This record gives sequence, C-alpha cells and structure tokens, in this order.
Amino acid sequence: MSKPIYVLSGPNLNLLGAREPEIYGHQTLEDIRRLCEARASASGREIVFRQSNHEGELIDWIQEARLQACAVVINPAGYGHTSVAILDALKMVGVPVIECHLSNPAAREAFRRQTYVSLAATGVVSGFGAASYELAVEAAAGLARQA
Ligand code: CA2
Repeated sequence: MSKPIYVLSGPNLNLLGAREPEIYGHQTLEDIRRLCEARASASGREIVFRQSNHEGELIDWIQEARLQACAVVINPAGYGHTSVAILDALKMVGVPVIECHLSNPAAREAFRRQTYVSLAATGVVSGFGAASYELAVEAAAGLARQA
C-alpha cells in the first residue's frame, strides 16, 4: 500500500468561504478536501487532509508525516510568516514539502512577503485559490513518484 500525501492547513482556514471571498474565494475547506482527493486519486494516491488552529498540533502531524507520508502539502496560513518551530519540523520531515497559499502573499502586505516555511519547501504554489491546493497535490504526487 503506497503512503498518502499529507495535506495540512493552518489557522483560520476552517472558516474559508465565510469571509473575505474576494481574497480567498467562495470554496470551503471541505470543497478543497474533495478537490484534493480527486486530484490525488488521479495520480494513484490517497490524502490525509487536516486543519488546525494550533501550532503544536501542526508540528505533531508534520512529525507523523516523517513515517506515514510520501509528501506534505502545507498551507501554514499566518504561521508561515511567524513559525520557526514549523520550519524546524518541516526541515526534519525527509519527504518533499510543497507550500501552498490561496492568495499570492507576495502581492499583499509587506509582512506576508517573508515565509519561514518556504525555506523548507521544494516548491510553492500561490495565488490560484482552491486550485493552489490541487496543483500542489499534483506536484507532490509527481515528486513522490520520483523519490
Ligand atoms: O493565501 C493564503 O492561503 C494564506 O496562507 C492565508 C492566510 C494568510 O495569513 C497568509 O498570508 C496567506 C490567512 C488565512 C485566513 O483564513 C481565512 C478564512 C476565512 C476567511 C478569511 C480568512
């Protein structure tokens, strides 16, 4: 049985679809889960799809991915701009890491231009709304195949 792609989402993303649709789109996180599942399945992979508002829980899941996952897709949300601890965990994960964002943080406020997570990412997909997750899952499946 091949290992799944872990798709992790950070704080506040459980509220997607409810506020700021002009920035983050109308789709809910459940809609995005379904899109990711379909995209992974087209590549013969399964996903483990989780969201947390808590830094430590995200770190626990990244550590779990070390043994259980073939790749990690992560939208760290606000923690991407602040969390050295999540960066440290990702550096130790030992499988490809794809960072994704619904919006394009580089085109927004200056404080969003730095993301610690990018330092541990093989690649970053930003600015395509829910499709950022789908593209990231496809990239992760491709990298996992090569590994
Ligand atoms: O564009 C992204 O995906 C972000 O990771 C979203 C984060 C933001 O801090 C990053 O700079 C870019 C914010 C997530 C907030 O989630 C919301 C959920 C529902 C409605 C509004 C925001």
